[in-house]
Amino acid sequence: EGKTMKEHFRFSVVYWHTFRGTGSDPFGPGTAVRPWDDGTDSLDNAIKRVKVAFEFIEKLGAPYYAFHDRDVAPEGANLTETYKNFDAVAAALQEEQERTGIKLLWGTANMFSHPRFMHGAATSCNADAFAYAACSVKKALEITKQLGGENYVFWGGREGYQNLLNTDMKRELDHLAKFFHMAVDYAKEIGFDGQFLIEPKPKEPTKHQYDFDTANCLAFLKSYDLDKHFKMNLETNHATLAGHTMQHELEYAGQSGMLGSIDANTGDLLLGWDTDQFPTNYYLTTECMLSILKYGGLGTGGVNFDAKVRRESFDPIDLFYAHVGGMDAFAKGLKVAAAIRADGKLQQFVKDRYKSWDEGVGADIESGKHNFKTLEAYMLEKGEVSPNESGRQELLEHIFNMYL
Ligand code: GLO
Ligand code: NI
Ligand code: NI
Ligand code: NI
Repeated sequence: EGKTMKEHFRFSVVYWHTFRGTGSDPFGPGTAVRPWDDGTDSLDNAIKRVKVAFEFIEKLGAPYYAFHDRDVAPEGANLTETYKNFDAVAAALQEEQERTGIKLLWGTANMFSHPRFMHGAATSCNADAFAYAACSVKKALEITKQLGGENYVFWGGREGYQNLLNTDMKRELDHLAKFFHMAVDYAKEIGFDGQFLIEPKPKEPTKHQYDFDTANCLAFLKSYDLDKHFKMNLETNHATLAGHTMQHELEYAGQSGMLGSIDANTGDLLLGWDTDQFPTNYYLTTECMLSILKYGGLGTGGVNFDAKVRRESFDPIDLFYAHVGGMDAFAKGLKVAAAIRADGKLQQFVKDRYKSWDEGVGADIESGKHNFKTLEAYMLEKGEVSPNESGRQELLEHIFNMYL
């Protein structure tokens, strides 16, 4: 109560969909000709686009934005020229950040669009692709630091495989870990202290991606001694592609201390790919906020709208409607989640359900006073387990609905 939207939500606008999106999909080209684009990928156009982008974010009142190197600055004829382009655009971005106070939630490098990354970046069978990827992340880290970015994201675009028969999985996983260690070392070297985030996604564009979901990323990070350096950037539609819900991913990350940030969109179950629709479902946003509140918020992360307008939404005004709708859905979700938490019935119900763990044998198991033999003695004496309390799902869903 009494707080402004900006104090509640670190909403973020993505450069790639909102300012570069044209409505193209795998079955057809773009339909939206953006008035701020001259149809070329020139440096001039890139710099002009920065102004439009910040004007949009300012009007929207969002405090953050996020980009890939290639959304903001065009590829040059060689690496040196590519670096120069990026530097020139970064200067323009910095100027607009200073003018408006809009901040960079995170930077990242696009290591999936260019054909050089056809077989992956850090997990490519081509060591030159690994080297080029190293340059991309090195430069993107420098620019992210220059712009005061609060996080740095790794979404493993093509870090996976199309066919296991031609893939040395062990070698590719080792390479991925080596790459992450190099990134951690370089961040330390240049004094970039933003949070590193991994964005899991199970498939698309590859048949199977190595950063499949939170549980799998956690196992990978732990086995390569990287878990202290990363948290998760969770995306709704990636969760559903993995056969989970977003709330499952939030809970899994939250309970393991890995909850970093979210890429907010709608995990539409009717379509089989990452459709990146803006979130509008109050049940979804309430569930997200219940988990996020439970784990104390997103820290340096934010609610990043990795979402795009539909192919038939070619009028730029739709970009406003889409973001406003997404923000409202999260604001409503926060209100409902906060009311449910204040009411306390839900938490009390969960607590009561584990009553046997708070008292008697459960408490002794948790505090380490038991082993298999002592538990056997306990059970032989007791003889049988009395059935559990009901899950009361209908009651819980009713509590949920009362506040919606
Ligand atoms: C693709 C991902 C992608 C990432 C982006 C930032 O499905 O959602 O858009 O969010 O590359 O890392
Ligand atoms: Ni994303
Ligand atoms: Ni995605
Ligand atoms: Ni996406």
